[in-house]
Amino acid sequence: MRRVEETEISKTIISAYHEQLSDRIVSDVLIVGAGPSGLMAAFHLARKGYKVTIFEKRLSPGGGVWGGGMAMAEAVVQDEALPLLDEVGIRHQPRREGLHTASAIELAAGLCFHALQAGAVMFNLTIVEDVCVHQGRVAGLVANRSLIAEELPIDPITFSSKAAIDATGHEAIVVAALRRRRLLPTDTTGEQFGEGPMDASAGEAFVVENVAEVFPGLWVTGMSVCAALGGPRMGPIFGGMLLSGQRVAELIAAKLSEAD
Ligand code: 48F
Repeated sequence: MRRVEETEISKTIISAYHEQLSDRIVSDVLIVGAGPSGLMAAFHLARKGYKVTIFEKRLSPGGGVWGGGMAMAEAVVQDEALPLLDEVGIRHQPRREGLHTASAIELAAGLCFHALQAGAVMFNLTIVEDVCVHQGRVAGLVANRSLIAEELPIDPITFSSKAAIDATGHEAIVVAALRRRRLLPTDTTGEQFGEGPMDASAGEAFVVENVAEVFPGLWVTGMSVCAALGGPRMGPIFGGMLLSGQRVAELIAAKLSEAD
């Protein structure tokens, strides 16, 4: 192999990263959270040709998938979600009464791979901490480097889009940012709505049926739906998350194509 200068390697990293960062200051759709729902939404929207940018606060995307249930890396999915697994080539095996398993590791890696191959761009170690609201609608997101945001008083930067998706799971952080500003309602006691106790079956249905634009320009998918609207917590089962991601992608695509 020919000799390479360390400085050239550094310059290559810096220019490739910043080219992409600069290109993604404006996107069609911004997705916060690279769990199963956010990644499935990214895959479907990017495949339709939308410019999709994902922010993930951790080093590793995949959210709650990697650990299956209690760190047993098997992802349980229902019959209804099998076509979504087939679409991205993730193998699965029938187990019992309409339940199937896929390797949680294959699922997490496969969802990431296909979302990016479809054209989505992901910035990991990037934490979304706030929203931009212009003329009554979410016009963008405010983000920082994860470790900086936690440790140092350094300002974030902003990204804009036509639609944003809160796919941050239990935290529903974008919804929470709007609630802090009283831009979204809390319940009658002034408390924020939050997830109810676990009811796997009801929770799975809830996250698919209640995918919605909760504030102009802001959509919720996955566990964020329960956190935003007060649905039940679900168990370690992933079909609902995948279907919820597909559904938000369909609804956003319909809305954006109406607007064009
Ligand atoms: O939690 P997560 O996997 O959300 P999901 O797509 O799926 C939920 C299931 O994994 C599981 C379950 C099974 O049924 O209930 O919990 O709804 O993924 C959320 C992702 O968002 C990231 C977080 O690190 C995780 O990867 N995230 C959270 N807050 C932020 C964030 C933030 N402020 N900025 C960027 N990423």
